[in-house]
Amino acid sequence: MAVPAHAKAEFDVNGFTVLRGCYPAGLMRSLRPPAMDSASAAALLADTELSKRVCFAHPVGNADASASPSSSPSSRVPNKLEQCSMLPGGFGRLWSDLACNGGLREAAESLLGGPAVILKDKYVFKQRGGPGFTPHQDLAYGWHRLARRAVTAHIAFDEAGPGNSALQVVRGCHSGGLVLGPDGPERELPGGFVASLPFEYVRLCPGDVLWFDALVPHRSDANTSDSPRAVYYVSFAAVSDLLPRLRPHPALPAEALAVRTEHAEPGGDVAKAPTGAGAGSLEAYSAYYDYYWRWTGDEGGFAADWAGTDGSLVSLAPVADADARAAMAARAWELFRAHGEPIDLVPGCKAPA
Ligand SMILES: O=C(O)CCC(=O)C(=O)O
Repeated sequence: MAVPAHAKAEFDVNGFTVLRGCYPAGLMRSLRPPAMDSASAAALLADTELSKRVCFAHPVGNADASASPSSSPSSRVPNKLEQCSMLPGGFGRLWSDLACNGGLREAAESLLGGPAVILKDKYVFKQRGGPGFTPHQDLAYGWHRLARRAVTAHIAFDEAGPGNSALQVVRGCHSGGLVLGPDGPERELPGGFVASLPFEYVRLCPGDVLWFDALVPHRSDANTSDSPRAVYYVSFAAVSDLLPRLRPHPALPAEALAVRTEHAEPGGDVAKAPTGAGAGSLEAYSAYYDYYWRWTGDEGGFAADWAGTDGSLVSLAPVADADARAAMAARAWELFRAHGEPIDLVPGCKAPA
């Protein structure tokens, strides 16, 4: 998927760009996973392996609640599925036909200015009552343990606008690093910082792709309309800014980086079947989900000991002090290269008042 020069320029300045009509509406209709009616939701949630590993749910009728381990499966509706490579049926086709078709990675590489590998994928589908997402920078939610730079393709299945909880982003706010509250990363953006941000809705049509930098603050409302809003997200990390142990070996032939085009069976290991066109090496993707599933825990709650300011984080300096931030980020990067593992340089890093 080629990224026109004007879109790349816009991405560099704003942190995001919209590529209109990347996928024909007919293709989007054929790739759309079946709607989650209560019977299919119940079937998914009844599968102990899948419900434990891939399903986020919220209590019916409570649009503001996030994952709640205490709700019984029968009272929960999935609205976000992670790691589609291991999902059956229509969800697996998102992985095989979109994430792995090579075009997305090509676009990610032009936006990142060099080789990229897949880091994460998820399907977010909000019917009436689907919850909002609080303001955050994606990089702060575990990605920073593996990568310093990443971009995400937000592929629209539906028309999206303010009425049905379209994504809201902040323009030109992606070059200041991570903004951390007193509790560190993997927490919400600090309220004082968020209050100053001019969020704007991104209006999309089916087949449009919104590309955004992993540092762009974004959020969404609960969907209070009768118009569903479904999105497939695929995120790529820049190889040059990846933990060294996760970088593909430069001598590997291109085919070795390719991943299979057919989805794995539930519980299967996609990394063992490297055939098909490429989303790039799966090392980073596997490492990310190894972490992610431990962090989110068996019950969908977040494990405190896998979050926050532990010693394995790559942290950036506070956004307020540009010189200090640049110096510390440079030093962090130097140590990061030397040690090949994340280093916590800025413990207790605080957001600007
Ligand atoms: O699609 C949405 O409503 C927001 C999803 C999001 O920001 C996330 O999953 O990190």
